[in-house]
Order: sequence, then structure tokens, then C-alpha cells
Amino acid sequence: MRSLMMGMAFGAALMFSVGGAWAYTCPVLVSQLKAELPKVKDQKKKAEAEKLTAECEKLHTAGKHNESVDKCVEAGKVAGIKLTMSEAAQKIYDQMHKK
Ligand SMILES: [Cu+2]
Repeated sequence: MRSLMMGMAFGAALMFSVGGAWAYTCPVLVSQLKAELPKVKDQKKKAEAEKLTAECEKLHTAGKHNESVDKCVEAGKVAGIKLTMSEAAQKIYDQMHKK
């Protein structure tokens, strides 16, 4: 019972912070990319992923978080870097890319 209440409080907190969580996703992804990019051996893929990461940062600064996250995810795919985002952000991402 106690854990259920905690879960509900957590869920509510998530709902309120969802916008913030989303805007915060880009820097999280960018930092993951920047940490992993130097390890990418394929120079061509590395250069491409670096370009996409830079675009991600630019879009984020412009407040275009949807496009920004997409760029980061693309960069991760190109470079074969596994990116992780918060559960809240992942939910929004899945919503956006529902087929
Ligand atoms: Cu952003």
C-alpha cells in the first residue's frame, strides 16, 4: 500500500515535470554522445555523428527539443552508440514516433 502511494506520487510528479524532462533530454543525450564519440573507430561515422550532435545542440538551444532529440538519436544510430533517456522522456519519444 505504501509503495503504491509512493508510486502514485512519483507518477504525478513525473506528469508535472514532463515538459522539463523533455527539454532536459537533449543535453543528457549530447553528453552521452560526447562521452562515447571519441571511442568510435570508423572516422566517417564519427564525423557524421559529430555533425548530428552539433545540430542536436543547436536545435536544443533554439528550443526545438523534438527535432533536437531526433538528431541525437540519429547520431547515436550512426555511431552505434546506445543512448539512454529518462523514463518520462522515453514515453514522450515513443508517443512522438508512434506508427
Ligand atoms: Cu532540448
